[in-house]
This record gives sequence, C-alpha cells and structure tokens, in this order.
Amino acid sequence: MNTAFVALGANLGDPAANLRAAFAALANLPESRVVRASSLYRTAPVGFAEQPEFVNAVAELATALAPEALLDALFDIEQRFGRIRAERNGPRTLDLDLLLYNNLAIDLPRLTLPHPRLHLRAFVLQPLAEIAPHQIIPGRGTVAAWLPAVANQGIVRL
Ligand code: PH2
Ligand code: MG
Ligand code: MG
Repeated sequence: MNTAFVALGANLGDPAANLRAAFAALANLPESRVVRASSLYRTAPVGFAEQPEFVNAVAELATALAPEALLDALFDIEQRFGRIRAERNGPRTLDLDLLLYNNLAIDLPRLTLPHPRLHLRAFVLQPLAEIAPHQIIPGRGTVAAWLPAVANQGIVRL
C-alpha cells in the first residue's frame, strides 16, 4: 500500500455537508481506505477574494492506486459532486487535490507532487498538521516546520 494525502475544499452549496460526503466517497475508492481524516476548517478564500468562505480538510489514504489512477478517481468524485470548472480559483462544490504520494517528487503535465503550493496555504497545512505533523514534504522539510509561515491566514476549526 502507498500513503497519499488529499486536500478537500468547498465553498458552494452546503460546504461542510459536501466535505462529509466527500470523505465517504474517498472511503469507497477501489483498493483504498481512509486512514485519518482531519477536522473541518472554515477558511478565508485565498487568491480570488470575492467569493464565499471555504470549508477545508485533509484525508490520509492508504491506496494501491498509482498516482495518476488516483488523480482520475479524484476527478470522478468531483464530477459526481457537480463540479463545474468555470473560473480558475473560483467557487466550487468540491475540490480534491492530491498533495503528497509517498515521498514522490514528480512533475507531469497533469500532476505535480508534492503539490507546489501546499506549504504556503494554511487551509492545507493546518488540517495536514492535525493528522500528520511530522510528515515530510519532499524537498521542504516537515509539515509542522511550515506552520509559522502561514500563521497570518484566516482559519478556524469547526
Ligand atoms: N482553493 C483554491 C483557491 N483558494 N481558498 C481557500 N480558503 N480554500 C481553498 O480550498 C481554496 C482557496 C483553489 O483550489
Ligand atoms: Mg485546489
Ligand atoms: Mg483542484
């Protein structure tokens, strides 16, 4: 089995309900199980600020799916939740981002690992630190070591 971390985010519909349902969908992925699930967090939008607040969380998976097969499966779940890709960084019913896969560092057209902005975003780092503070971000050190860098970003545990 491989270890993968997935970021969950939503800011349309009922975001907290979407995330709870998304955890259930992750638990139903083939050849995979959810090892740990973070709390849900209410977070200020990063990037395009004129949109509703997000709810974010992180899941740790044990999976036999290869990275790109897992990515396809995450896109499938997003589609089932009615995700429409309108504007980049705009509102969404569900966003699932693959953050880490074992200690892999790769740069493919569809997939960069580790996720290139994960260490700069409280909405990812804080839930990740809740379930895996000592996890290494390949090339960057531990998750916990990056927390002070995002301490000024608005995030509240629900
Ligand atoms: N996702 C983005 C852009 N901005 N801001 C918050 N708070 N949470 C997100 O999940 C998020 C964001 C692009 O995927
Ligand atoms: Mg995203
Ligand atoms: Mg995404």
